[in-house]
Amino acid sequence: MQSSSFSSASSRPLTAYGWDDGFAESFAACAGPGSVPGRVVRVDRGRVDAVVSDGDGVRTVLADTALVATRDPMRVPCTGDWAVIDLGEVGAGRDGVVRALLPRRTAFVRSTSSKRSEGQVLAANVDHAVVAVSLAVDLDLGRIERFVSLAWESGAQPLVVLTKADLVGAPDVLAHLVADVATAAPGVQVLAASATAGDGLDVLAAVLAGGTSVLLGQSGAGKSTLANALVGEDVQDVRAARDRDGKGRHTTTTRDLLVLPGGGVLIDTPGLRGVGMWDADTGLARAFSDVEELAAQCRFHDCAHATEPGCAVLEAIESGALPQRRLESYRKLLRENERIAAKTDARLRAEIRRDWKQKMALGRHMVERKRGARG
Ligand SMILES: Nc1nc2c(ncn2[C@@H]2O[C@H](COP(=O)(O)OP(=O)(O)OP(=O)(O)O)[C@@H](O)[C@H]2O)c(=O)[nH]1
Ligand SMILES: [Mg+2]
Ligand SMILES: [Zn+2]
Repeated sequence: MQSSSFSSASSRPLTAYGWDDGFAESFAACAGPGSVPGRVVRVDRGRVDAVVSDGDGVRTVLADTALVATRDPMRVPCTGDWAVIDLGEVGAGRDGVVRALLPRRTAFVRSTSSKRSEGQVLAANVDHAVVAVSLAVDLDLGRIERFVSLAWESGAQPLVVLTKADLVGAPDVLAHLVADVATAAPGVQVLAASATAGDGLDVLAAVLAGGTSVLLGQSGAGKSTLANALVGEDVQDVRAARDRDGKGRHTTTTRDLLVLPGGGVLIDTPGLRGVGMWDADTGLARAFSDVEELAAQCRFHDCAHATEPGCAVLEAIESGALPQRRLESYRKLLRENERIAAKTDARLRAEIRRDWKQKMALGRHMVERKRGARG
């Protein structure tokens, strides 16, 4: 097979990092002479580590991000981004500069805090969003639904991995837990794995072999341990959780992109205390597709599933086909999503107003200057 003109031989080593004709095409459209494509593998304040092609292999360069600096948190470079890097711009403590980011195919976004209502991109150009959930503590299905909704919204395929399966003694108990989680994530593969015992890793590695994956979940969920097991080397720091999961300090503090021996790349992220909904209408509808399908069968198309006759949702709850918990969880997440959207709209409106005022002020200034020049 003849390779496309875009996948030039020089960037072929980047294929292991997810480079393909599509990215090559967008790179060709916006790159200037002297620029090379690079994938962001780690982000620091004001600079990124990126892998670029280097002969037959790759090398990691440190690139300054001042040129693409923006106040918009959604456009800040993040791990997984493909960047246009100018290696001609060598400077103190840097190998080059980032000139632009290629358009993202997918992006996992959460709202950082309910107060500021800002979106934060946790990973870009991700194919699989792996939600890591520890079996060492009680399952919180609502939290899984929250992560899965955001995962669907990202454009990536969600996957739930129940970690530390070795701590669950009986196989039937484990099967039960997997089934429980599966009902909270229709259409999503749910796997049990143990990084310490090596269980479930082959299946997981096979799923992750195609494309880019990101590990998401609470601190102590076992993400880095899983990453190390998949990479086959202790590349990520792991700290013994003295006080079990969820508490204590975060071990991983940066989002790192790692190459898997069986193919694919994996982004390990620091544990998240909370993930707020962010513009997740589509994701929520996917995550609760079972409820949506039932709602479509209600007698009234604007059924609130409260007291209406002929309500398919209430019937399903009555018969036990749909857990009451799940309907409540859906309502809660929908409300939160709307609240954030309203806040964001308010913030955007304020920003537009400010920009407009600035432009008006500038306009006045220009008019006055012209007048001055004439008079
Ligand atoms: N029993 C058991 N313990 C595990 C397993 N995987 C991880 N752990 C333990 O769980 C604790 C936390 O693991 P980490 O991999 O650091 O968790 P993390 O999700 O990366 O945490 P952050 O980096 O803080 O987000 C460590 O003490 C691990 O040894 C497992 O499969 N079985
Ligand atoms: Mg970690
Ligand atoms: Zn109804």
